[in-house]
Amino acid sequence: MNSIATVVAAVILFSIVTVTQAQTTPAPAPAPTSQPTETPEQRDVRMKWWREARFGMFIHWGIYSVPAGTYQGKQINGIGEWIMNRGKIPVAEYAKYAAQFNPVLFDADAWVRTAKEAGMKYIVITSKHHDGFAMFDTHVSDYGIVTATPSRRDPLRELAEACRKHGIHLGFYYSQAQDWHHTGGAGNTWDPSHDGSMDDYIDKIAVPQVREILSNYPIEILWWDTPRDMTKERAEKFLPLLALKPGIITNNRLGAGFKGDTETPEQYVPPTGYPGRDWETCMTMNDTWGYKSYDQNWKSTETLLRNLIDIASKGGNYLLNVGPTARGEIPGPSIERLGQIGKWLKHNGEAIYGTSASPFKRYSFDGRATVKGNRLYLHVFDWPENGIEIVGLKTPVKYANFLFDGSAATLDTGKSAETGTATVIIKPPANKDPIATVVSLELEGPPEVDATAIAIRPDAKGLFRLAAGDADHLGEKLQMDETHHGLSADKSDHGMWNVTVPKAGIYQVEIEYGCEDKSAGSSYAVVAGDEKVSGKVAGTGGWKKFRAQKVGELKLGEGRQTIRLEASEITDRAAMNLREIRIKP
Ligand code: FHN
Repeated sequence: MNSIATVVAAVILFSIVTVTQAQTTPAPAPAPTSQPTETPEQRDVRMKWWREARFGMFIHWGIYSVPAGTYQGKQINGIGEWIMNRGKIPVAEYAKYAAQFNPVLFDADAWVRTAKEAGMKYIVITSKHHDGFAMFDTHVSDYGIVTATPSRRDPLRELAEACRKHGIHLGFYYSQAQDWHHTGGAGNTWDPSHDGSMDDYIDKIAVPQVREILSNYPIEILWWDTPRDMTKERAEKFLPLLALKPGIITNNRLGAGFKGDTETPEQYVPPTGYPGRDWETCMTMNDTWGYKSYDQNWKSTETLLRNLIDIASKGGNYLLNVGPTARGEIPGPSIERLGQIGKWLKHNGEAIYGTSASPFKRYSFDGRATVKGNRLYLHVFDWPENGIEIVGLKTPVKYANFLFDGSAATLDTGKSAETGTATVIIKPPANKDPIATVVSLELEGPPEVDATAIAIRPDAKGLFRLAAGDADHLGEKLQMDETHHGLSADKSDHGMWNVTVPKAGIYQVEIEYGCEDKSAGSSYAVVAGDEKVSGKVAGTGGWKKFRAQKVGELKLGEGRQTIRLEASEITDRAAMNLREIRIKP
């Protein structure tokens, strides 16, 4: 699925009038922090390289690449690095794959060059995944690449050296809680020989190994994952170790409310990014992180590159995964796509690296925007014959040129048919890039935009998607919930979206939401002027289990309209947890 089109779980909780915000959205537990005394300025300095980087390579490499998705002659469902879990492979039997792991073709320098030529500025590699196998030289367990495989090499040391040589930043992924090999690690429910104390596992394996990687390797990122059963007490055991690497960047997956430095949406691009937080979308190129020999469901270069652009336009980083084989090769389709992305970035990287988020909430053209000082970069995906019209830009344009060849762009002025305000028209270049052509606009100052100037338009099939995260208004008592992009509203509040309807007529309305079964039964209405269509909220099995419901027909006039979602007769603390309303002719 093209993740640009993916709308993630955005949450609106229409709460009952007597319930306060604090009651509907429980206050997060105070977050332990690795940098308790850091000032915002010091944090900016620490995060600088990472924020400018925008594009990194995730590498999932381990002994799961030996079975490569097949166990006892059967293709095992799910992601490749989970084969031990999904195939319920006993610990002792899975461990035998180590003897077959001999990556004779592994060439750290070539991997780093592949990343560099793709325009990636950093690499994050699995030092230990949930299977418990250390891909670095560990003295804490004999279950690691140097002791348990015929190769006896330390690929992470080789990678660190190649990264240093090529100026690429390096980070390690470490599965601190889930460990299906070492007794007591979380997650192994199928092999009783693995039973043990999780506290012992934390003390004897995870903490000492994290100390090893922080002491022995020049890493700048520590990427925690799946904090299953991670209590505050357990999580806090890792915190003092971070002092071993001043400047280290950590993500938000240590557990127990530890926020770390970065949000980590996985396999999707959050509709509004995470304003005020650093964030990084991690994503596979096919459907697996660790190598699976038969997964050929590769995303196109167009999807991957437009994801990068979309993410940059929302102020985030893209950590794009490769899953090398047991012999040490990055799969050909990955290399091919990375090469194509790199070629684009060579000409257009200026519009990605070191940029900040777009000033536009929506676009009057098919594309995205990024900003650097007085420069506004427009990444145009598709060009209408007469050019693109920029609606809502208030800062005058001094000059515009195309990044791929530096040639000047032809500008014109127009008037927005909807709002009557002045617009800038940019004529298409002779050579359009089929994925994205970047126009660099030199402005008279930092871009200022009238965010309300552009209403939501239907897609090519005439469908309007009114996502919770894209609402123009969601009540007065609303507040972003970081985890779910959630919003809570007082009963008197409502959702509101401005839309531009190309043709008056009857439209079908569908709503997608989650609702706990016991909280079902509230009423809601989708309203456009005097027209209204109503429904009753059904239970979906949970606030975060989303289901679509047909609501009925709504008459819409042509031109700019306002669509409202109102809730009433609310049966519990909330009417629904809205994902989106869909309206189609
Ligand atoms: O379970 C893992 C999965 O195998 C993979 O490593 C991803 C990457 O973000 N993290 C976990 C799922 O969230």
